[in-house]
Amino acid sequence: MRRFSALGFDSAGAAAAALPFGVNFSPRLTQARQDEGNRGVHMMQETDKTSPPAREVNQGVAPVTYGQGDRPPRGDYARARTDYTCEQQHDRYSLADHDTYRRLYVRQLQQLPGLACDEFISAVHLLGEPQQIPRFEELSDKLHKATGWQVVGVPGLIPEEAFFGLLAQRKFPVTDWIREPREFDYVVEPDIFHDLFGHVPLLFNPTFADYMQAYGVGGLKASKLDACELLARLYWYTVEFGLIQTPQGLRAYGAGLLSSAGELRHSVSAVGPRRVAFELDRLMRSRYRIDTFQATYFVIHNFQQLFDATEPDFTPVYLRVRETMKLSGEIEAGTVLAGEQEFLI
Ligand code: HBI
Ligand code: FE
Repeated sequence: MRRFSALGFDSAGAAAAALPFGVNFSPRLTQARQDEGNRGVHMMQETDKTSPPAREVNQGVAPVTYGQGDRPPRGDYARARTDYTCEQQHDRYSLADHDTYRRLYVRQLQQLPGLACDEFISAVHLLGEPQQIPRFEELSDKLHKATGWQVVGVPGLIPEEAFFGLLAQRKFPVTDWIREPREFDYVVEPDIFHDLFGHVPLLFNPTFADYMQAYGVGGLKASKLDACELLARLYWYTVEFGLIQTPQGLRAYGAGLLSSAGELRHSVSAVGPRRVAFELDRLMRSRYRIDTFQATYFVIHNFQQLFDATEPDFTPVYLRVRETMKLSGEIEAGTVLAGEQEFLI
């Protein structure tokens, strides 16, 4: 059994009920203890690194489980190819599934003005009419023409190396199942709504699209350097929960915010969370929350800044950050350092 130590995903659906807020906001939750986000995903079996690349015939892969829970993984990993991708099987969605998607979409869409960044708002309609769960093939055609990205189906969370490998090929893994109606406000693992609505619109933006690929390439390197935990923080605080400064004020670009019923407004306009400038070393020292709204958000000025930060080889960055953490420790979520500027809302 191999342990993947770096993911932000958590486990234990049961813990959700114990949250003070009643419903959840974050697309992926939660563990009884707060701020243990880096504990991660376990593989039930070691990934077979010697196996040949994806074959035509689905033959199944080892499922991925989460955190400490005994809950079986939710998706059907038996359908997945060796690279963890699988067919979408669009005709298997029920009317209730399509209806859930539409209701989630409508609710999120109406929240976007003044909270989501313009790049997201101008691209979200490219997902197509919300009456039906989008077909991955159709969406891929559009996306490929725009930025060379595709969306590929996956049964759920996949191991880091498989995840990074897909991003490096400009393939975004999208979970193929949708939450149950009773999970409308809160779902433990990312589902198709989070993955599509949250992530795909910005993949139409060329600079952001390049950043995502660079992240995948960096992830493959980080796996070899045992640095996935540090790199996962970058994903968490940018791709999932990032804010951007615009002339009109702060806006969200992170998918975890954009697909969340409650955290979108909270991140942009609530008093309480700390909002500090994106700075790579500082970010990598920062722990994060998996079971409640974030206590810290990192603010960028533009997507080029993200790409530029990800471009250099991270080997010296990891060394430096580890050294700093040895001397000064990690930074707890919600902490602002002496002399650090906060963004005002
Ligand atoms: N798998 N399906 C899926 N979606 C993710 O967002 C995802 C994953 N596996 C690993 C993973 N994310 C993390 O490693 C990201 O850091 C960094
Ligand atoms: Fe996500």
